[in-house]
Amino acid sequence: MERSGVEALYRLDDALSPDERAVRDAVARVVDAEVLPIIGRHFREGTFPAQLVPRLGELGVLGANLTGYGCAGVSNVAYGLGLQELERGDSGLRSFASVQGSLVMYPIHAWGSEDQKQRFLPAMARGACIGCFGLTEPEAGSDPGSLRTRAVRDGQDWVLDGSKAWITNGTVADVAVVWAKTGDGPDSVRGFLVEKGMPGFVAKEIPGKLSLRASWTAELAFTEVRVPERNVLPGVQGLRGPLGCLNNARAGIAFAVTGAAIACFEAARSYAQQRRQFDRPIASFQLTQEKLADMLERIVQAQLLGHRLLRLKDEGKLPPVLVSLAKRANVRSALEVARSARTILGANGITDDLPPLRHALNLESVLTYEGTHEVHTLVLGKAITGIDAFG
Ligand code: TGC
Ligand code: FAD
Repeated sequence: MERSGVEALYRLDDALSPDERAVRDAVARVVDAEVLPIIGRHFREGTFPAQLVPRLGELGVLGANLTGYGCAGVSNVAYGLGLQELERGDSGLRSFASVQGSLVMYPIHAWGSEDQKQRFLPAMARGACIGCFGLTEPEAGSDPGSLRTRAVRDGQDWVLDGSKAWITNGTVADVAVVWAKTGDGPDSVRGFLVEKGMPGFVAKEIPGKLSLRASWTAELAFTEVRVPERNVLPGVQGLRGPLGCLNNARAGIAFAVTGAAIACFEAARSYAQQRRQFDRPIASFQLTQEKLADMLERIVQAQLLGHRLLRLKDEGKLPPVLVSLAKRANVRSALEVARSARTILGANGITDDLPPLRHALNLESVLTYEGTHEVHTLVLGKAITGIDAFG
């Protein structure tokens, strides 16, 4: 069964438009030719394959589900398929695209001024301008309402003080969407477009990651950074700003993680067919076959869920609780597939020559970011019981 065979099982291709299939296939070709041969080395060396950024722009995957301003304007399903292919390469690559498109371009597109849209969106769609999203802080992770970064009005400017932690693309970003309080409570949160080189803005790479090694992850510090009014997002205030961006990004991630699971399944299946022990291919052992059957089952379930999720998004009928359900379910499934695939590879599975452990390590971050597994459990718990466990 070839990879296309996995996807053909439930005839999901029949549910895609020719344009959607074309997006997936175009990204898949680039991942096969330009990502898979080099990604193990980047992971080992802890570097992001920066040469791929303009390539992603050429492919049209950056902010692909947005319309106008140089964006491709494809369906959410097509966007998800592109992200899935990137994640088949590495979650770091998909993270780059999620942050750029769903967390930076999306808020500018949804709530930015015309001037902000013109200045940032076309360049970001081309990959000529890189963005990052600063919500998390050293003392505010799952509870962003407790963030401490402050913005105080001073004439025509705002003066920003505070810090952010774990910010994807932070060290290379030309523009950071920084969420800061302009008053006492979470209702006063606003989005500030902090540009590279603004005095008082420093980004530093976080060392020692064992996960998402092929990704930039930074802490950001703001010391009396003067941000002009023209760089404040005019159209949104309160936590619904950053949480709305997350809703958008989480939907893409819920769909995309299946790409990592497919890569792991394929590696395990092919290895099991070739590797011989006790004079037989290990694929002939029933325990191995059970693992492969469980993996395939999880992949198919995740694909069906992801597909329905993004179709509902295309129809404008997607409440956040369904995004939480899918992000929680599909990340957990992908992680289980990656861990199980790793066992089939035996000792060879602990190297970076084969992808499952790299994906499993990456997926530990995906389990935590964009709302931890536990946060999404409690979002669901609230919807089910009517009781808010966050207090
Ligand atoms: P709560 O009182 O429930 O809501 C405050 C306001 O926000 C609105 N809202 C949402 N809007 C859109 N989508 C959602 N999912 C939303 N959830 C809430 C809500 O309607 C309300 O609006 P309004 O206008 O009525 O005021 O907020 P809460 O403080 O009780 O928090 C709830 C909770 C815990 C679920 C939320 O804070 C949360 O999701 N926490 C997790 C934080 C998180 O996910 N951080 C991620 C940082 S970014 C990142 O990880 C990027 S990773 C890089 C990559 O993607 O590759
Ligand atoms: P905490 O919130 O301190 O949680 C620690 C543990 O406590 C978790 O298991 C959590 O589920 C649990 N917990 C917390 N509250 C509750 C509760 N009420 N009930 C039950 N359990 C609870 N953030 C950004 O803003 N921008 C980015 O670009 C970005 N990129 C990231 C990239 C990577 C590689 C990683 C690892 C993180 C990134 N993040 C980013 C941060 C990410 O969103 C946070 O790590 C995440 O929201 C969790 O916050 P925390 O790490 O502070 O954990």
